[in-house]
Amino acid sequence: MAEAVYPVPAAWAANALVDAARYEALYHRSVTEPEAFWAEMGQRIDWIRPYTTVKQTSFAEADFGIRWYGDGTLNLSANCLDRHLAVRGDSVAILWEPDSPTEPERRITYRQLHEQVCRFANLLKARGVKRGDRVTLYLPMVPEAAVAMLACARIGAIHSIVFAGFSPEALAGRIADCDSAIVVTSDEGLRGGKRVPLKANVDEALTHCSGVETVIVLRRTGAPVAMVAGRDVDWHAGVAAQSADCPAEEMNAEDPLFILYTSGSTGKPKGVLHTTGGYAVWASLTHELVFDYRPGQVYWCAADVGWVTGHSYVVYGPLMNGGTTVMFEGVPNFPDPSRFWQVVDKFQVEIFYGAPTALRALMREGDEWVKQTSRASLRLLGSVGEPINPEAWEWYHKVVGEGRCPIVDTWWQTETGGVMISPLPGATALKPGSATRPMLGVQPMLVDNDGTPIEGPGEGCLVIADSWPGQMRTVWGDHERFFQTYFTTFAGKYFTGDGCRRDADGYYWITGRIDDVINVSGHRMGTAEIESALVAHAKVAEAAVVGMPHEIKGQGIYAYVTTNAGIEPDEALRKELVQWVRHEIGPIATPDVIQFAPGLPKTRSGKIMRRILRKIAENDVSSLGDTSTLADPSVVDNLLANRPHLA
Ligand code: 6R9
Repeated sequence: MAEAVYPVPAAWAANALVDAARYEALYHRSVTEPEAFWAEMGQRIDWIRPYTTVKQTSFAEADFGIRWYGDGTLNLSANCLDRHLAVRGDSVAILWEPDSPTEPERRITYRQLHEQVCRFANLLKARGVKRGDRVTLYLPMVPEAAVAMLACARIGAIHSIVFAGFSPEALAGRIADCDSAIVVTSDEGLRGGKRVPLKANVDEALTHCSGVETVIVLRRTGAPVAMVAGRDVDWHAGVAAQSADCPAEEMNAEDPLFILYTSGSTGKPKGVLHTTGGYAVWASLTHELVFDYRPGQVYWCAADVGWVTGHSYVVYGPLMNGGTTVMFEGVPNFPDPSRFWQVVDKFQVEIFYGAPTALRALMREGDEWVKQTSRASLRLLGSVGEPINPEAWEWYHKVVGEGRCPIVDTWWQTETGGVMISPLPGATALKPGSATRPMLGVQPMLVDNDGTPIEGPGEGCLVIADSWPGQMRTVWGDHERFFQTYFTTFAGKYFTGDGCRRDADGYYWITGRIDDVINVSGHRMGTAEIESALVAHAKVAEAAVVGMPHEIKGQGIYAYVTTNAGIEPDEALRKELVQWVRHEIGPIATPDVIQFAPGLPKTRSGKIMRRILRKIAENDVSSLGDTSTLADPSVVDNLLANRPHLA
């Protein structure tokens, strides 16, 4: 069957910021004259001291370094707030939808947001936070999460957001890794009608790490929480005493803006560090072009601020562009599976950006939940976080968008700061399942396992040949790990960790991770992290974790566990281990399958052969490949004979 192609609708081609011809011309210029191109693009930001240098980057070991707009100075909170006050101070910056539809929404104008940010920034200063200090945010999806981010940016503090679904252990590890002396949280979070004990989690986390002197507690539900005298501060009481005037610090373009921990193929999560100037240019430019965004349009990115998508496309991108950004506290299926589309109608959302996992879950509930809403306001749909399967794409296009809305399938990573491969709605014909073409300035390349470039159509490892302004600058506290992780697999190129196919039209099709990272509901999980949580259990000798296909989550977690001698594995232990992992990392790491195994397939040098474990988890056992190099081939027979029944 011929591949489906959806041409750019005529009205989009005529009215969009960028049409096909303009994309080709801009793209050409961006890669042939990067210095001049990015010097011009940098003008979209308000600089305090203009830059005179633009691109100072090298991926080569000898002179490795990444600097953009290196001698410019700016403040990102001023770019999100102050610059808009004169023209649109009274327009709505944040439209907040609470977890429960019966609770009132909040509409916060740029002027109000500016005032709240200044007061909170002054509270941070009063608690001793200085330029360069790390501030950990562990908050639900409430406007105060954006307030806290922007307040950090205002005074030059580095925020590190920890997703509120992570466990106290995971939170403690992240607080300790970046030596954060302050944590901002709330009494509880609310998701799908359930309460999440955030303050209690912080209290528990702080028994595992030292150095935190202040905990600021936002009242969200009003539930009683323990307050430690001298350490814990009530948000509202704290800000009431503060002035609404807080000058924005003059930051260098390369001063850190935020740390965000993400999973890699080895070891503990890495603190991805983004800096100020290049990130500002990248997040605002990509937000404007990918969503064809104009101020006044109501735009909704349904991601949590605990993930990079929430950083760049709920908060920084839209606010730099003077937008109205919807923040949603809840979940797609509460109180029922029409919630997303009800909120679209309520706020007259024009642009909706969500994750395939949510779409697949909603698709399964049937079209009626969608059709009972109008959605007439929708003009554009977006997808992010994992490959979108063509069935889900078609459903999103036909049922949600009624065939009228282009879909921008945006491929990018925590490390890239913003969108790297994506259609532009006025420029790019769409193919369901393809992220299509590179963003301005992005030079994707496919290489084979030896690093030989693949020209024309083909499939290989996706690398990026040269730097772009929103690129991460280092791993917090471990610059060597940054270089080793991303620039040594294929010397001189940024290694994405993704596999990819390029078709005859030059369209990119991401095929998924090729390292030991799995993508569960759009959330990145390192298999090594789950393994180390499992082996930390007293009854576990060894564990190996791989991904398995999962209808809703994209990938599920399949764990092979060898128990200690004398421990008889049973159903009770299986349940205990599932709870243990949830406790060690958080509910997103819940194993879908645990298979007890007396031994794991290993090479004679002791390396676990994950290829075999993956095949078994994928139920693709007819092609296990060469098992002759195994130290003990009978291990595989045992694994095959004892596969748990998959529901
Ligand atoms: C933004 C974000 C990054 C990984 C990435 C890839 C997968 C993200 C995708 C996609 C196919 C897309 N991914 N978007 N795969 N098509 N449109 O998700 O960042 O959490 O760091 O995950 O997610 O595998 O390498 P992050």
